[in-house]
Amino acid sequence: MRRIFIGDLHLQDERPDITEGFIRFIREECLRCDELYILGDLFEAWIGDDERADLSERVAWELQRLRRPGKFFIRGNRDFLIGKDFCALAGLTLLPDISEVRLGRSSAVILHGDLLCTADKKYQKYRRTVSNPFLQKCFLALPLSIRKRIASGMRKKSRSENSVKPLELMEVSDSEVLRIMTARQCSVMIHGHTHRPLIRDYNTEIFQANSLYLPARRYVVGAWDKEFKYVRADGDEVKLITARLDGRYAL
Ligand SMILES: [Mn+2]
Repeated sequence: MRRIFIGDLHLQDERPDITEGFIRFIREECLRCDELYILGDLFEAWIGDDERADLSERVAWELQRLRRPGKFFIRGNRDFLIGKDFCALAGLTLLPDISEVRLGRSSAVILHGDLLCTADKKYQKYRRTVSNPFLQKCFLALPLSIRKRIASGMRKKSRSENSVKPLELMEVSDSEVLRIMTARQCSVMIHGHTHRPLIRDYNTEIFQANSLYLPARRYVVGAWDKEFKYVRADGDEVKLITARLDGRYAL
């Protein structure tokens, strides 16, 4: 069983090269896998499934016609408003923010990754507010033009805040990582969000549901640019792979 994990594509009209690269990736790399997991921030921005944009319709169509692999989606902090309608259109199964997947002998907990940046109290508070289902419903009930204005105002604010934010605030908290892995009985964690791909080994063994103690290991997928990194798992053999938008894969 081959599974592919990607995230942080940040698809947008300004980067048609990434959209084309993603479509090539779907048509080539994903044809050879059984399950595709998109770990959030597939789109740079999302203000509701009812916004019929050429970009999202094309992506949905390309994903939809990909018959073979099962396709799963976890929302990111950019596209947390993606809902049932878009997922149905794209043939994606929408997963909870923190989910689990069996990889052979080991179990992996998968998430976008913003939940792990616990040092950034202000962001976590903002996240709790915007994930409130009632507030989301109110926002989605606004006319599209007003939603667009609000979203672009928020993006500007976040850009100026992130440029002055100390780096440690955007770091993943290792204690939160191990807390979640222990609670979920998963020795593997796969996420994105930080745009800093890596493999991190911990000096801790995690007790798994299958009664095996396995060393904790965390994989971070990279953001998409001319080059990007994604995770490929064949059974419990997990690798961080470097790929290029033009399809010429590096080793
Ligand atoms: Mn993100």
